[in-house]
Amino acid sequence: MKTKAAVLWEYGRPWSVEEIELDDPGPHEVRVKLAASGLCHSDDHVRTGDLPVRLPMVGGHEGAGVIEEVGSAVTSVKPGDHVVLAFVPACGRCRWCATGHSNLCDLGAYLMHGEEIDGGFRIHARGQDVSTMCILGTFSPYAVVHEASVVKIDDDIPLEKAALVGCGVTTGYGSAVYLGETRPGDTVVVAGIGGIGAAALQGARLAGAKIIMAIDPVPWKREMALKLGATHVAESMEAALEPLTELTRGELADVGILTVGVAKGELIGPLLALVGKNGRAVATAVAPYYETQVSLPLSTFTFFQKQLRGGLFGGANPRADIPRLLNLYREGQLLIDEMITRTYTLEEINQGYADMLEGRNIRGVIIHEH
Ligand code: CXF
Ligand code: ZN
Repeated sequence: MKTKAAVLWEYGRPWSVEEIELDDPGPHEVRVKLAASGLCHSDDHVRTGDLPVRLPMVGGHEGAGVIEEVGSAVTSVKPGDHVVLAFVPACGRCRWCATGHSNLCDLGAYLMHGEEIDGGFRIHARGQDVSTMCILGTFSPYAVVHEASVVKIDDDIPLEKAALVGCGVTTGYGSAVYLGETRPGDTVVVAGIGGIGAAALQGARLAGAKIIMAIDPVPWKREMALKLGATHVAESMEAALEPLTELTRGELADVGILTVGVAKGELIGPLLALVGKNGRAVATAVAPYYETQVSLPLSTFTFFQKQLRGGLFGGANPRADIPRLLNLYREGQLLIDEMITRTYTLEEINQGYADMLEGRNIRGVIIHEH
């Protein structure tokens, strides 16, 4: 079929919204009519060249929609099913899926590979084969994806809200709950209040943290953080140290989560400085691919038995956690509506990313027109 998509042809250039040819689903694939796509910073990491991928590429990895057509071998979903597209597929069979670590599914090797899981390309434009971000490509009203990438959800959940659970909400929540291992009464610090940070604050709140400090230089984001679960705010990691010391009688944070737009090695030292004895520092934010140097005050790291953890998709299991989080949303415990600052048409995508980079959005969302 012919449809349209936001395509990246060259690093550093804006997204180009143009006509594409979308193939029918292969045996293990499905076509999804997408309702919405979140504007996650990771697509901008690709646009700037921080994350090298095969270009041209249709962006977008945070979407939800309705299954329109399924391939001949698909058994897990059917036309009419409502689904969230998970940015990491879950095969259900590999060692990681089988041991409750589906976020590390071996099919994740395809995230930055270029070709589809079953080989080849489903999108063509200007006579060329086109890759898809995270083997999804949600910056289009339609996507053909592998059945391992879709998670069925209940029909009553608004799809434009559910979209955020395909990356940001789950990643942030899991960073606090699974990777940070937040427990009732803990102190949690979240550095950077975008989509991931806003969800990390809520994960900390839902896990029963007592002190939740949100750090962001943008004043209205600090205000928003207080509505989502933060109990205290600070402008920077440096400015957070004194109030955090006082609030915790010098114990500092049990959990520190880095959720800034662009991670840098030099941010790890300041993050660890906010984490106390036996504390966990979680590096969730995406860094430029070739970033290798990290500042790490080694003596206190050792003497205070701190831990530094990386994290993909919040350490979550998409097939279990996406429905779980949407249940919390339905009950009013997980606030997703409040995370969506503004909606855009697909044609407005570059404005959406400019708003994100200027600190005007927690999450921008494209609402697809059909
Ligand atoms: C990223 C993680 C690194 C690969 C691209 C997607 N995750 C979510 O935004
Ligand atoms: Zn993302």
